[in-house]
Amino acid sequence: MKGEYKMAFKKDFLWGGATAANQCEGGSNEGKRGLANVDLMPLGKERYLVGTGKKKMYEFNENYFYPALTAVDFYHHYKEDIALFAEMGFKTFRLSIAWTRIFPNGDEQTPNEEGLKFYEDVFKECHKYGIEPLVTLNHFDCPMHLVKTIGGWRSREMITHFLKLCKVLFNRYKGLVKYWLTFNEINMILHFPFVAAGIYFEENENNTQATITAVHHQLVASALVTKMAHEINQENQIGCMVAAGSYYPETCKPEDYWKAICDNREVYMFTDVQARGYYPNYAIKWIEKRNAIIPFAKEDKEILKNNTVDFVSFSYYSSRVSSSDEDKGNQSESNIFSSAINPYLKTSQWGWAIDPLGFRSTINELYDRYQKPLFVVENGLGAKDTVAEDGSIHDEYRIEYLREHIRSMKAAVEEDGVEIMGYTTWGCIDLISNGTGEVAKRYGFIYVDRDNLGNGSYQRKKKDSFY
Ligand code: BGP
Repeated sequence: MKGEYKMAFKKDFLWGGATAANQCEGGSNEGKRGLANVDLMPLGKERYLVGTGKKKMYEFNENYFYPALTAVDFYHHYKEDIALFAEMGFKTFRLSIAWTRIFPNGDEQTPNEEGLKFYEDVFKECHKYGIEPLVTLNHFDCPMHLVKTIGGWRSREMITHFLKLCKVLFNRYKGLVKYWLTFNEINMILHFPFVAAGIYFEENENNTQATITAVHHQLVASALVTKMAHEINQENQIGCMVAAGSYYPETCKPEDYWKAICDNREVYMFTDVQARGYYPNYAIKWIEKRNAIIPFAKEDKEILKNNTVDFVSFSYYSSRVSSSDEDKGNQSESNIFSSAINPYLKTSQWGWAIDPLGFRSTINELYDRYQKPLFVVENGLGAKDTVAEDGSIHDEYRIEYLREHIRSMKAAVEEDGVEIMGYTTWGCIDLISNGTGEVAKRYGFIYVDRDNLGNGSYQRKKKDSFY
């Protein structure tokens, strides 16, 4: 099988795995780290309500368990984990920087040296093995202090705080990091606004206005960060990142097809701005129709136009299905996006449709649309794993999922001529699920011995997929 892949992918193709600080690091009280929105996402049924901005849970509540606080303790295990990644032959490792390790409150003037040193050590450890770090500047985290004082990304002031963070990072890690992503799954803000932008909704407010305000601020921030990265180091390559997965019409009924076009646009309107440099007309109309406006400052259009990204990155877990019948359209869910049921596909234990060919379609749609190099930065299967008596973990379902998706990506490269820079599987080591807060929804090649409530030895074990 190895030979099969060698032919299609260039020598410098960046194979690897992906994580995010709040789902992986733990060590939340160490290194003078401050609290972030995602730290206060509880396990259990409240998680969804908080995430969708419908419930405000600002302070610690003893009745809740917060999984991100310990996560899988990468903070103390990073050397061991990176050595395992190297053993698997990783060429890249995607991780995010916890904003509150660098600026615990977000609005200080001086960065926290302990936080900066931690990531420096991590990057150096990667380079020891020839692993190129791929860094997400913002993966679902916003300092709680900024949530409380200025309302998260609703406030334009966030741009200043974020730029200050990025400037410190670009300068400090020059020579250690050259691949950066601005905002993880930027379109997630429509579905999980508290997680993606630190915003929650006041009673009776126009939710779309609050969301679009936050979206616009992130889009302007993303463009300004792109500019800054290029100015500080010409070697820097910056990507946008979107939660992708093509929508199919449920039937060939014209209304279903039209619904699929509209649903796809709710994904692409973000990357259209980041990769093309302007809001497309359909997006402007979409916003107007919801009685909202884009809060443009005088200079914003120029900023967006002049600072488009170098590459387009995305997550892909499954395709989705659009139906003009609203009830049918909400019958299933994948990565928080609602979908109609696809009778042609099997699903994961969490009901996410498994669709390798849909991966090829999504890759092609993105490439046709932007004609920029793509980077697949998340793909994988969340499943319950069982540890056998002898300690082995037979996860052939994961191997099959990844094999079929990689074959599809290979076809996109070889047969469709798509330019792809790399591929990182999501949760190369087990970590906390964003949607559920569980660790039992495992994605890794490496098993971590802890349960949903944080009990366990945190010992690492190799699953069959590791090999
Ligand atoms: C994406 C996120 C990741 C990750 C992944 C899997 O939305 O970027 O952070 O969590 O989805 O989703 P889940 O953890 O809900 O299974």
